Amino acid sequence: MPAILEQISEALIDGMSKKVQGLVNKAVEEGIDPKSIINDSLLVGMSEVADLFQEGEMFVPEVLVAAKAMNKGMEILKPMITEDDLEKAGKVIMCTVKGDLHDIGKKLVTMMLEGAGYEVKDLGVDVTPEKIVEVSKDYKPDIVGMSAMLTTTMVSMRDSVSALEEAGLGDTVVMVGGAPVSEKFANEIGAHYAGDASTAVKLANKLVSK
Ligand code: B12
Repeated sequence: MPAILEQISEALIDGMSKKVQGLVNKAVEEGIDPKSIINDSLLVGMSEVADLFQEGEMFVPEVLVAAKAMNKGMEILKPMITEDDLEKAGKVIMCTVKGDLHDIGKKLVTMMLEGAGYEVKDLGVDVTPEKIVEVSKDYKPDIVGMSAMLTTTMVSMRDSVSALEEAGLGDTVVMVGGAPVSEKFANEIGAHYAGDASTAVKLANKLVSK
């Protein structure tokens, strides 16, 4: 593992956006695969941030600063992991469901899907079932991806699946994820589950090839 990837993780944890940007640019110049920079440094750093937050070693403002540093790194990498896509693998709507403002995981899944050749419409956070239905009618996605990080917002996933059914879009393929979500819950609401961004891509590939 190149040392620079570890340095990026450390700078991210320290919330040093400029340093993250500089190191990410340097890693790219050194020829490190942008996907590896995401998986082996940015993701590793953010997961460490999550652990530190849970252990009470880091607090909300620091987490936000770290998330911002991560986004700054991603801004550099995003065009690079999408530019080699010649043919679109499929169309995906991604969102964080109603009541939920967590978007780091959703952004990662979006980026990884784009990197794998998908055209992704990211509806942002706090997205209502009505909005999902409205955009689905228009955009006709192969997959609707929903993210939730709060136990209390998982119910919005169920509501969104119901809303799609009620709107006559019951055959929409739905993919769900986020820390409190499980395979069991996904099955219960008639959706598919993946536990992380890389698995989400594999799942999407499986779902669109059906
Ligand atoms: C960062 C963070 C925040 C940031 C969010 C910044 C942002 N822009 O996203 C801020 C500070 C704003 C925040 C706010 C809150 N948070 Co918060 N937050 C976190 C934290 C520390 C990390 C989450 C994160 O980004 N993880 C890193 C990413 C990469 O992981 P991920 O989201 O799980 O995503 C991966 C997978 O789950 C999967 N995935 C995700 N989405 C999808 C979607 C699909 C379709 C698929 C297939 C896969 C997939 O792939 C991703 C990449 O591998 C977690 C703690 C934790 N351990 O997770 C708490 C946590 C989620 N937060 C929590 C809480 C309680 C809150 C607040 C209510 C706090 C408060 N009292 O105000 C608010 C809620 C605001 C709201 N309405 O949403 C709790 C939730 C508890 C629960 N079970 O309900 C947690 C677990 C912390 C805790 N232990 O208490 N939070």
